[in-house]
Amino acid sequence: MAANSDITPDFDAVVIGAGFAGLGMLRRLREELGMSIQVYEAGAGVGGTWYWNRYPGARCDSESYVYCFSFSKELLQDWNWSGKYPEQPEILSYLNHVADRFDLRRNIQFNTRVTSAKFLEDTNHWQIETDQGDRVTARFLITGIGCISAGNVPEITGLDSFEGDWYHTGSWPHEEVDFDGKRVAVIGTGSSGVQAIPVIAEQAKRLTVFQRTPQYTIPARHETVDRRFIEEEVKPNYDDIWEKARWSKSGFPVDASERSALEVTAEERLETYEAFWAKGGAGFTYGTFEDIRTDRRANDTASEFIRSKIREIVKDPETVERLLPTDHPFGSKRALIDTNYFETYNRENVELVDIRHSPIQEITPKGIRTEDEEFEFDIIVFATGFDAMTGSFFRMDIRGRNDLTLKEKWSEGPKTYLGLQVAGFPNMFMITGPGSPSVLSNMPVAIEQHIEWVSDFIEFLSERSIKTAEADLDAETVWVSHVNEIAEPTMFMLANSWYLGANIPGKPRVFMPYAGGIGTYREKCNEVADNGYEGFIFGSASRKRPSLTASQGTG
Ligand code: N01
Repeated sequence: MAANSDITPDFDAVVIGAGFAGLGMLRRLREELGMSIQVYEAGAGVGGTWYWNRYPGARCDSESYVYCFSFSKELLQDWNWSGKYPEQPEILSYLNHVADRFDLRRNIQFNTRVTSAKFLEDTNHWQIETDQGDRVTARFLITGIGCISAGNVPEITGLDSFEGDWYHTGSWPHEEVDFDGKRVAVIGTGSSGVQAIPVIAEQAKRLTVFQRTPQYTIPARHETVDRRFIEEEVKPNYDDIWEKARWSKSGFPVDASERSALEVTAEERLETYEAFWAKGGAGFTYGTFEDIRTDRRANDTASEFIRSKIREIVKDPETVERLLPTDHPFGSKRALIDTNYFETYNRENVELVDIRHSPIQEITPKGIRTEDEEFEFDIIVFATGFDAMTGSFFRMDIRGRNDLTLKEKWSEGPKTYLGLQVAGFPNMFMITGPGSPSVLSNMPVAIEQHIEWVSDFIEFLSERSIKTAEADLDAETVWVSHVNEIAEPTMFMLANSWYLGANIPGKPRVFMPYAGGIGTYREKCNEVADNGYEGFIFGSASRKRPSLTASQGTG
């Protein structure tokens, strides 16, 4: 069908979501390209992840001075974080401040969930519908829906019959949940569970943790922010700090270790692990030894070191046995940092139940029944994670050319070009989509890279009056295999993680994020742009073939 390009859409772009990605995209497109934008946000306020994840102990694992936008030098100088790691309420205040300071709210419609988005081939526009009855058209569709936002409450028989209260960490109530004097269950020991468990334990009468997989976690050493460090070393040097973070592997302004764990003496190795354990935080993963991420023997030394710490901290030998992670290597699941996680199991009011050996059979009106035992609870907390990376897309009916749904297109796992675009879905861009390095890096750094790149691409298209841009199928295929090849030799392939979709029954087992590092990814995206946006098809323009290969830099 010939495109009728004379019809003007309602908006230049519709952006879905008002978290870091949506807010940043809105500001950039409106302020720097002068575009008309409509943002739809399901929540009643801005914040995205940080609007919904209000569970006790929720805070970010990135240090606060780099967990923010870098686009405004004034904002960087004005904003003061109070903690070394930013707490959820403070991140939410920050994002509200950004929304107010840059007058973003006037383009955001809250309490509105996008239900469908369809590419109209006769006009080359997207038609977007919402649960509030909106139906609008836009030239570009940009998703800022997060990659870890579709909550996973496992289907356990009897949940409807439970007479107490139950919550999922990812959609926590806005009112305070009172654990005082209550018998509480927490199911799940991922990032959310590990943060919530120590805090709930301090309030509840009794806390029972249902663990399927034991975890490696490193102490965060959370504290109030070091003001001298911020005023003397961070604020005057922000340009250099961001530059370093942008080209790093992980989005942090730190030097990754280049040493091998196998080429130092046992004493040196232990000294290094002890030093990073004492320092705390994500540095243990990147700062100790380079090959713990790729070499199983090197990794064993780190894994065993953490197990030795668990044995040292936890007093009850049976609980120690249950807590020791032995079925997957350190770093194969999302690396965790914690505050008093293992110490919590020394409390009198805390019990650990191993549901791998005694699985949950059902939820009863009074509590939880496992194969071996029956428990009574007032509150059940599901810290059971998310249908990550694809789940939030599948909650909407997204249709590209020939009425193909994204769900059909991704039925064997997500397929994207650069994690930013999908063949057959013209003018649709994803911020932090599958195939991008976002979930393996400091999020705001990845998000800003996506925002800048997409915005530059849109400017390129507009300057040339190009109506549509879509990923070439060949380019997409090459990128998907590149993503797989990069992940193949890493520890990531050795655990049942949400990176692989393994936490959702029936989900295709495909490694979804790009593990080559944010700096390498940035380089690739820049190369694509410098080569006239190689790998994209422009309207009826001739195809440009991709030239990416797996051997081109692995970060
Ligand atoms: O979810 P998870 P999360 N029966 O999937 C268990 C980000 N995040 O919300 O390991 C029983 O990691 C599951 O067991 P197993 C971060 O990227 C960041 O904690 O699958 N148990 C696991 O223990 C993170 O990775 C921050 O065997 C079941 C847990 O539930 C991502 O969000 C804070 C089960 C789920 O762990 C997700 O973290 C919070 C079942 N049917 C989140 N299904 C910070 O920056 C699942 N489990 C600090």
